[in-house]
Amino acid sequence: MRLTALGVLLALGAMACGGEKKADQTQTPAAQPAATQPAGPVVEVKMTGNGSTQAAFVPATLTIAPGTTVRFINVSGGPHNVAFYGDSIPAGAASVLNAGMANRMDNLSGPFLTTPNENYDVSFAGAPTGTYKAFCLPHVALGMKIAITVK
Ligand SMILES: [Cu+2]
Repeated sequence: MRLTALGVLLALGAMACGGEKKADQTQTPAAQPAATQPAGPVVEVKMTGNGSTQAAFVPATLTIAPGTTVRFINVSGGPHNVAFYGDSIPAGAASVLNAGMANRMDNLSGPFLTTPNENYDVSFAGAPTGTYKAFCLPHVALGMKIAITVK
């Protein structure tokens, strides 16, 4: 008796799960990290590309004020990410930059953005002045690179 009841519950559960999955795909925008509004200025960089357009950061070079947050937006052609070259950032910048990058995959390397309009903030709060060079891991071979100057 008990086993039978359990079997029914499991069957119902399986059906319910099947239904929920479909609902998730249609209505849930990818899990967004809790949005905390940066304290300083925010500058947006688009991540673009698809079959006919070359993968790129737009703009590919920019100058920001100290304390700026750079918001990378996955516009098209993802997945994209932003990964800084450890040898092409100012001396002493790595630890500050790592602290300003949530959910890193690796040293100086942000997570893959897979959903359109998903974005990722890199905080340059406390980062030394100078030029920070970075690339997109999936598209580095296609020349998807960026240079950010803190000045
Ligand atoms: Cu990319």
